[in-house]
Amino acid sequence: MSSHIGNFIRPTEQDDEVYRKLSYICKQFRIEGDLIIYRLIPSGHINTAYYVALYNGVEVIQFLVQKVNWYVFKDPVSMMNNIDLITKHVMSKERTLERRRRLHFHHTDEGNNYLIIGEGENREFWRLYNFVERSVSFETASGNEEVLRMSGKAFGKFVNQLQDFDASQLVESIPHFHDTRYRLETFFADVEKDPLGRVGEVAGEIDEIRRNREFASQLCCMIERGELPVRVTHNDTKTNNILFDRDTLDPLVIIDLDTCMPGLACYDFGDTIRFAACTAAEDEAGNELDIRLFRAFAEGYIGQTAEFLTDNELNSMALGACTITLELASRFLDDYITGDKYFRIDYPTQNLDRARSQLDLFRSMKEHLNEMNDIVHEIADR
Ligand code: GN1
Ligand code: MG
Repeated sequence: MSSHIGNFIRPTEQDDEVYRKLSYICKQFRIEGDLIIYRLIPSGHINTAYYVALYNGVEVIQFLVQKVNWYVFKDPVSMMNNIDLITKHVMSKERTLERRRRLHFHHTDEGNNYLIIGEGENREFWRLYNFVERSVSFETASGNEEVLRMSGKAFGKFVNQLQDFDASQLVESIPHFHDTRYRLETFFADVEKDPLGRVGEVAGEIDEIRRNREFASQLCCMIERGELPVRVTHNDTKTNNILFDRDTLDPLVIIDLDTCMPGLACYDFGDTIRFAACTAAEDEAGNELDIRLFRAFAEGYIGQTAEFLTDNELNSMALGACTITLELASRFLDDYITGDKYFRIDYPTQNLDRARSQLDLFRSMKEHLNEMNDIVHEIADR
């Protein structure tokens, strides 16, 4: 079945549905050439991403094609508009970054940076952007201090670059996204409903979340009292959302701007700590804080932000790490209790494993709360 195109072999998958769909999508985004390779990228729990390579008669060109999860993002058109505005703003401050190492969303004939295919129940929302050459990203706790330091630098710089961005232009892509108190209310309401009878088997985990409900609501109270400034933040600061230069580890671009909206700096700070300054994967038991990696990230992040963060914000960083970890534990457990509709799972109890891993990590973070605070202040005072 394979036919030669120049030096490349057309994959035999050419007749399968995914191949045909991706070919069609590339054409709609006005990409010239034949699709020669595609690969599902097993990253993220929400959207579905493919790497594609096309041969245009002269060279091989590479892109990422993504299906946005419409169940999670109710208004993806507004979300794409957010992304467009934020990308333009950030890139206007990155004058030295080469064009081919920036992120570009391609447009259709209608001038949209997205494509809707199918109708009714079957409609799908797609987007396509360039594959940044010679870049790498880090999927999980890498154990590498330099990766953490560079990640801190990248996310610190990002919140700095957005300081003068007019947040009123943004539509909240997911309302109450990091409103921990609201997340916990939703969680306990679902525990009450117990739609699948799973609550009995996770009584211990639920109890632990209940005991920490007040603790995890502190940041919400501080916002209400006007003690913490709301900034434009990324809100999903896992290290796999940064593309680094493969050779130098310099951060190039921040991707996955889907949840970029008004928020707290400490949730951004905390979410990288949760994901990468720890000893295990997000769904692995026995997860603990790695204080050495915490320090490396804090050096990168605080180094970029100490000048403009308020004292309350500096005081909230370590609490942010604890809070977002408990928030994620409740979100994963909520999804397990209500039938795994939100986060993609590879096996039936994965959301439960994720919740348990996050609870293990939360406990370890709480034990190190003072130590984390001291490190933040030590760095800020330099
Ligand atoms: C989801 O799909 P991904 O991995 O980029 C989630 C984040 C969670 C994260 C946990 C829109 O992000 O909030 O922190 O999983 N994104 C959304 O790994 O809910
Ligand atoms: Mg993401």
